[in-house]
Amino acid sequence: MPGSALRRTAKRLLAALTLVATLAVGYAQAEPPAITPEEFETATQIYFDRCAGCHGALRAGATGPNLFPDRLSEKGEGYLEAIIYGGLPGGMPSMGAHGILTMEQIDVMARFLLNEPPAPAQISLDQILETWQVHVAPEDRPSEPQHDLDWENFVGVILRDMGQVAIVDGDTHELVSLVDTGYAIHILRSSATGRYFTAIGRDGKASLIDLWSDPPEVVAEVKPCYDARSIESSKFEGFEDAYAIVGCYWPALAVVLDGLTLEPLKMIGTAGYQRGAGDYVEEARVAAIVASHYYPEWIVNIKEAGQTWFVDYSRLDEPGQPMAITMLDTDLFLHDGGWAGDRYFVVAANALNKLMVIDAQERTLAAEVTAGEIPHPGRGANWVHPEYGPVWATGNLGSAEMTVMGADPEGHPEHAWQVVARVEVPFTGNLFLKTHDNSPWVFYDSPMSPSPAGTATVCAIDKVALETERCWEVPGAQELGARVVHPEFTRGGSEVWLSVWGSMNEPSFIVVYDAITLEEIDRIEGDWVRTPTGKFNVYNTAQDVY
Ligand code: DHE
Repeated sequence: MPGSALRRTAKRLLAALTLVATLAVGYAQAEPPAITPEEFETATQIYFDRCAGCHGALRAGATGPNLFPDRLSEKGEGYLEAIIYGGLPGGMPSMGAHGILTMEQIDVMARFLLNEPPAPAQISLDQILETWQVHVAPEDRPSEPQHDLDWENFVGVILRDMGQVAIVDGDTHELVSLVDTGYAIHILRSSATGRYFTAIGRDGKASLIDLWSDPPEVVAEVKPCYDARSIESSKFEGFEDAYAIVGCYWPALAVVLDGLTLEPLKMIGTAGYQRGAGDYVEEARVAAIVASHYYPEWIVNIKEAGQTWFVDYSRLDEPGQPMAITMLDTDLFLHDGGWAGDRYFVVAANALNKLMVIDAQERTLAAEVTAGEIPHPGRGANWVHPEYGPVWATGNLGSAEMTVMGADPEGHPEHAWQVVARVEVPFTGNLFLKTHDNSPWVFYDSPMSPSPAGTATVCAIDKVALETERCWEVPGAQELGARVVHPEFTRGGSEVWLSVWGSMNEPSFIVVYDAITLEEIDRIEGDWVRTPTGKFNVYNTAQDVY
């Protein structure tokens, strides 16, 4: 069926479903609807892959509301089907309209949600060890790059639903290597030296990719969790590339790994703590992790605990020595964040529309700042404004605004941690923004916009005027039913790349813009370009350039 006919059919279906939903609201479902064991198993997997991120593995809610059957039964099956199909403006994706789930899967999911949730399994160190594989031992790895390419300008491209990472040459735009990683692969981080990419899949599988091999390849892997979103390596002087840490969504764990082999070294349970007076929190998911520049420690954000932990890795190889964890109360629900300058780490407490500013030197909460609705910084954007000095910005999922705050308490105390601008953009649904010292613009996406035009649009925001300069639809994105997502600069900042995130059934592309003139200069295409999402330039990721 051609794209336009498909969209018409989808619109009719949505209208019909919304009608059913309207009629169905208020009709309390007395008994949970029937679901076969096979359907239950399928739905459990879909839930883990597509829903648990926002609603929690236990369905207790976080970024999204709780999905307990007693609450949902008041709404009924038809209503649930309509919401899953069409999404909601606050950030719930349109799973049906965007072709993520079939109508049959939506039907199963609606029934699944009206039944009691399954109890997810725990994991033991032995189980983790069974998954650990070293493909190339550190002593067998090359002592210098085995190719002549500028590996610090490689860009690791996440091919989400392919469970692959593409290593693309930032100079030539050619594919250098395609490596298999975890399922529903989520992010990459560069090791301190940049030689390795660490990758984490939603299935909890961590992969270590050696960029000096010819071609770059996975040299070690391990699966410390069933569900994960974050990974980081050790970056403090003397510990470069020595350790890595995986932040699990389920079970409630952070797992410390050897940085060169991914051997699991330490399981750190995150359940059982809560900010303030505290309570036992069973589902305590690890959200963003960054490596501190001040101490040999990671800054680990525990979503449902509303706490930020400083996890010391300096004594891991000294048996009998303490492993210090300092717990700082921040707020709910911690999600993503990045450095503002090199001293302050800013993380979104997105349920409260707030940004938590963490002083990595003092290990304190320096400030709380009210952003727009559901701030979603990715890692945010840093630049120096002529009036406000160093500033840091976030996008927002729920409101059409880029929030800019002063970020220099020493040099510009009057603006520090104050919102200095709320830049209007045409669409809600932002996920990521990015800038570079050599570009006058902040590039801003809106892939979760309820408007199809919004999902295909990118904006360039003037860093001095603090105004949106220009927004445009990426030609061809809407025809593919794709969303434009995650700007990333090449090393040196002359180009910015955006993923055109289509379905896994057909290739899409990565669009490349001149980071000054905003002209499209290339499209990275090929059969391998399927479901591209995040992109990570080696130099920029290792050096925290954003
Ligand atoms: Fe992400 C970062 C969690 C959905 C692509 N995402 C993060 C981080 C967290 C997170 C905790 C910060 C990691 C860090 O810095 O250590 N993401 C979640 C979810 O819970 C959520 C909302 C739902 C889910 O079920 O996973 C979710 N994320 C998505 C997507 O739908 C995206 C667009 C594509 C995909 O993978 O499905 C997506 N998330 C990303 C990317 C980053 C990220 C590309 C890193 C951005 C960066 O520049 O650092």
